[in-house]
Amino acid sequence: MPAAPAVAVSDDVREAVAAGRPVVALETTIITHGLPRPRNVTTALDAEQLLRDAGVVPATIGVVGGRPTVGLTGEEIERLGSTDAVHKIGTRDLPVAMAQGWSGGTTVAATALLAHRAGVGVFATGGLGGVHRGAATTFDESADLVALAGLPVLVVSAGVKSILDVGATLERLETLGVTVLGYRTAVFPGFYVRDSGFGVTDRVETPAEAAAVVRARDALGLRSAVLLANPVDAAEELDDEVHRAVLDGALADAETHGVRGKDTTPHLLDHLHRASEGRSLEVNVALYRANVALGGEVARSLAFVGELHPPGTAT
Ligand code: PSU
Ligand code: MN
Repeated sequence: MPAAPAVAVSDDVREAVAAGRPVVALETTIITHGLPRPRNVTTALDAEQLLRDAGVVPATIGVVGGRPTVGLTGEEIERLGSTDAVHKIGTRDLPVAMAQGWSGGTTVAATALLAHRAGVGVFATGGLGGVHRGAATTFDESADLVALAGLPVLVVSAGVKSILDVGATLERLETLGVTVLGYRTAVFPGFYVRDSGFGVTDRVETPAEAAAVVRARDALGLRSAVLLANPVDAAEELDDEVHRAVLDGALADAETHGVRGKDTTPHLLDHLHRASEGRSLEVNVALYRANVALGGEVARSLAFVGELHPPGTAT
């Protein structure tokens, strides 16, 4: 008898992947450590519904009782999002989580790995991790970057969080061979704001154009990710003044409290949400929804390869 597979894949996801139907992977650290309760669970379930309404199968990914799972049930999502007894599970934590029976949310890095293992090539998140400010001395650089260097997925993200050193992150993405595409923009987005202050040299205007880049990558046998950088809607972005004020406050607070390692990003996000009186939270939810929707469109575009009439073309 073959050993039980290390990764559980739901029937929905397995069948869709096998049939070449569109699937989008969703991470769960945003549920367990990124958004406050109960908004975390409603946002996660909304994201799934949004995909289903668009004819796309959602594959929310996390770890339940030591089992990495691709295609969590609604109940599992609610459970992960309703308790403090959950871990933030990065790539290096996965073996420990399995051996010790943890439940928890998977980061972009761990989620991309599990998605790829299950044959899911499109993945949506809020904001990718990156190089933290002060990394020259702390060496704090998200494992998301290295993961994307070696996993041929497409990740939709609102750039990287402005809590990070965006310039250094872009340099690392270049070094690591990650293809970065601005979605209808030549400006790299800064998560809460449309403009991070840095440019992006390559851009696409449609989901079909993004899909074409993915296909070209695969034709070449390149094993790195494509990052589709989708700026938050202009009507939703955080006010510049508010952004600057709360960001400085958050960074200073983390410094004062000596926050380190995997606690850093959740600590900063939580501080921002409080200091902005929930405004940054609304932006986070809005940009996440938009990224999920765009991921769905790219997945549909990729799934329609070889069909006579790809979505968006006249019949
Ligand atoms: N996007 C959000 N909220 C989040 C994250 C992304 O809108 O909380 C999470 C992702 O799971 C990402 C993680 O992988 O933040 C980065 O953590 P770190 O900097 O410790 O690698
Ligand atoms: Mn870190």
